[in-house]
Amino acid sequence: MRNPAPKDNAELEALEQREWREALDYVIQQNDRGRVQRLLATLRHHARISGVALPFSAVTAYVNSIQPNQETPIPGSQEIERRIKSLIRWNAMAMVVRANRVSDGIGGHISTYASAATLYEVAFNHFFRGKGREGDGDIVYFQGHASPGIYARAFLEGRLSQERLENFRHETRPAGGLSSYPHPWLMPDFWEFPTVSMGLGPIMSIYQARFNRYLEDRNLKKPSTTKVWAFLGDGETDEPESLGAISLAAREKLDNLIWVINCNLQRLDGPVRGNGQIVQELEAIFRGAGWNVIKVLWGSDWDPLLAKDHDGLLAKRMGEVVDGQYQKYTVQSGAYLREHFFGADPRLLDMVKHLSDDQLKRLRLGGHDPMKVYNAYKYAVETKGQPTVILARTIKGYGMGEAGEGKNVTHQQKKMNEADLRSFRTRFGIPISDEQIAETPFYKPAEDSPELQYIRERRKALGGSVPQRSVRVEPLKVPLEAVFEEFYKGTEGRKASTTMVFVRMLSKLLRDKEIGDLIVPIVPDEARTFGMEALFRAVGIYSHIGQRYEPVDMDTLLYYKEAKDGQILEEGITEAGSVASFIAAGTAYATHGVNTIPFFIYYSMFGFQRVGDLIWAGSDSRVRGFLLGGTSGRTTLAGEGLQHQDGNSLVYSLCYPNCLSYDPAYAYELAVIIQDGIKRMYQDQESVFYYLTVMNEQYVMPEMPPNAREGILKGMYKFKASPDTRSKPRAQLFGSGAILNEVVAAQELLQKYGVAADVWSVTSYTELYRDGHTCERWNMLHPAEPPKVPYVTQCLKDAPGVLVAASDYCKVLPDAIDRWTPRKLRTLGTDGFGRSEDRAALREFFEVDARFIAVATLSELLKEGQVDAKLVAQAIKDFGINPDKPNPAVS
Ligand SMILES: Cc1ncc(C[n+]2csc(CCOP(=O)(O)OP(=O)(O)O)c2C)c(N)n1
Ligand SMILES: [Mg+2]
Repeated sequence: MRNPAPKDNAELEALEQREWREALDYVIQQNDRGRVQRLLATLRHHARISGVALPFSAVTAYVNSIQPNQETPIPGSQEIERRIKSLIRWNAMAMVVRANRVSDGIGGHISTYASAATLYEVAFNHFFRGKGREGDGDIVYFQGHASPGIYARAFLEGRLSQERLENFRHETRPAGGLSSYPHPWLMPDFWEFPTVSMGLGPIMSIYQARFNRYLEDRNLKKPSTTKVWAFLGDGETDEPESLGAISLAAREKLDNLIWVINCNLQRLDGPVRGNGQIVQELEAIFRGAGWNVIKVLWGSDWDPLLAKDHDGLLAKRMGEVVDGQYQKYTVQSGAYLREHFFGADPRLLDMVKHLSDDQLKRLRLGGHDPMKVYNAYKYAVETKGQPTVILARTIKGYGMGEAGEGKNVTHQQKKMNEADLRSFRTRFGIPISDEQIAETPFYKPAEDSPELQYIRERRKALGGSVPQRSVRVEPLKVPLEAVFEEFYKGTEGRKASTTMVFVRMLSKLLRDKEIGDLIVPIVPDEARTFGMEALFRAVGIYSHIGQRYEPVDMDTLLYYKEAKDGQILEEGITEAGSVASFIAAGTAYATHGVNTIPFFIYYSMFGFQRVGDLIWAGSDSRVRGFLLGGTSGRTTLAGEGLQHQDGNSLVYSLCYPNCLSYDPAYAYELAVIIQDGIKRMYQDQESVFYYLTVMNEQYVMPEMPPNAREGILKGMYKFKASPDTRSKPRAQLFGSGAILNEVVAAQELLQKYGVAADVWSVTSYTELYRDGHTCERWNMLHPAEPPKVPYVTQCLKDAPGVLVAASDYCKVLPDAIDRWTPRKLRTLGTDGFGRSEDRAALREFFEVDARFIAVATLSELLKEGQVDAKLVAQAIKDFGINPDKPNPAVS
């Protein structure tokens, strides 16, 4: 039937709209998506070349990405799953409430899990695969603050006792507690990945997914269908680390990666985007980066309304309400929703006139609807060639009612009064009586109840419990003498830097028949800085798609070679991403049962100082491997100035309990440390990792003195005794790294002033410090037994004279051992901001060169009355030192 002639412009437009929609409907009905897409693309192009600029939009409408007619039903029993979820909700809440009753302020979070319960439970019942099936199962980064829910599920699964639940956040109790958040260090059989410092879980998950590919592409592991899941909060996406690496995931086509962002629109203080829409903002960012974005905004209750929304009025209204207002709807009545949301247009009011206020209030959001969540996960798991992010709308504190549902204070709500507990109980149908409610008991149905049978059956079918950390790797056999032997001989008169030595060692390790394949060199766009470019060609740079271009330097020996089986992880300029790779590779012994040995070398100032929290997460993860702080030392890196020159990192690294730090000066020291490190981590399977500083100053490397090995590892050994054993004024000089050479030079200078000094190489103040405290603590607790003597005290037992240490790091580093030296230690170090200068000028500026070491020694001898002031003043004059020069520590 022909339409009657239009009366005015508005009517004409309405008619056009209808005709075009009908025409499009016709094409849609042909069931060929490609045809629809091509048609629209042609129209878009046609409009553009006809001069009509189309506004750019990175977002789709504020509705679900999956349409009801694309959904498949959820297998299993929804009724039982709902009951299980309710029990978990209750126990998770009870865990926090009970812990705070016993000790007020112990903390914990109810509202995060309360909002995410459906997101987790659908995954637990249908998707997360345990390690018992083919492959290794899935890898899951749980949102840290949701941990009570994960524990509560483990309780129902029979993995955690009631006593351990009672001890949530009471980890020191004899029966063992439960850590506040996911900490593999504290619960090594349970948690795999620490996530609670927000932003770290997301970035680690991306590099984990990429590392899974790396292992498969390099044939270190069989191809698997493992998925990496990361659950994060919408507020968490404000952390730069959260979104900082998403383009890598798309570029590498990581379809083994699924993110679930719980968009409850709230963070700790209030709304994430009160005046905006976090879902739309994230959609634009992720789509722009090339991710597959699935929005799960509205529950099935909304489907009939949206089905009637032919003019898109409802979708338009949904898209114009800001998050702060949506939060308001959560805490208000159905009548309020009718008036303020639907009331914006009489046609919308008409749409819901058949629903009571109560029914309006109960319209569920997508993230609380298992059907919607199931379909989103299914679609995500089946997606090829792209990572997927699911943006699921939920309510923070769901089910907490007056106690906090949707309220701004909900994040920190740890208490529930009796009335709140009662309504929570009733809402979720927990069989706990009014008399018992005040006690808030945990509830676990009988072992043979349908709920527990179902939960066990589902996990069995999916390959066992999640999370579960287990170390299934065979220890390596690493004699490796052949690799390290040459370094014990020194450089035979040739100059070299410790970085050059390290690179040579790494090249040899890469060629080693036993462990070569397991070495994972990681570098953030600094390979040339460290002289590693020869490795590009030798072992290749990893690229999942190989090399699709002819490199400009193809005709040279050392061309830039990318390859599918390339071994180097050339991360580009991202220390955060590189550490994330380091953690993935250094925990593969547990995650994948593969002993990969990462060597991550970087500008030392951009390590602990810049990405220290990620390294801390690595410590917690029980990471193994070597961090190499390249171009380290405040005066050894010449020219680079304040931002680059590192006198800090060894001070920071001292605080990482399972990190062994060394500041080696010579090739043999480095060889001894790395060889022993590989043995401890990969043969003895110790959960430690190493931080080694390496420098670019070149000097002749001597041969290893006899019997030095033990001292190198323990932290100090006598490197060069004074030839003069009869002189009266004596001194013991300590040096490390490149400053050791200054100390050796000072030894010679001091001879001219009649002082005989012995030189010690202190490879690790950290190890000496730890050993000192360990002995002292033991002695305190065992007063009646012969006291243990710290290693540094043993070394210096018969060493005469004053003690002077010089370091290229802050003075607090050598100061750390002062307590166990037989006499007070005078320390020289590099406190203060670096300068752009050459080495000699820098060492003068920071007062750590041979002359200052000699003056400091004479000054100490003056205090002892062994030399007189005139001699010290003479030395200052001889050395041309300006006694009134500015203090480098504060200038
Ligand atoms: C790096 C870091 N900064 C701050 C915190 C403290 N903190 C814990 S949870 C939280 C709010 C979380 O909001 P969101 O990410 O939206 O998670 P939700 O609980 O809403 O799911 C904050 C600020 C933290 N854990 N880590
Ligand atoms: Mg949130």
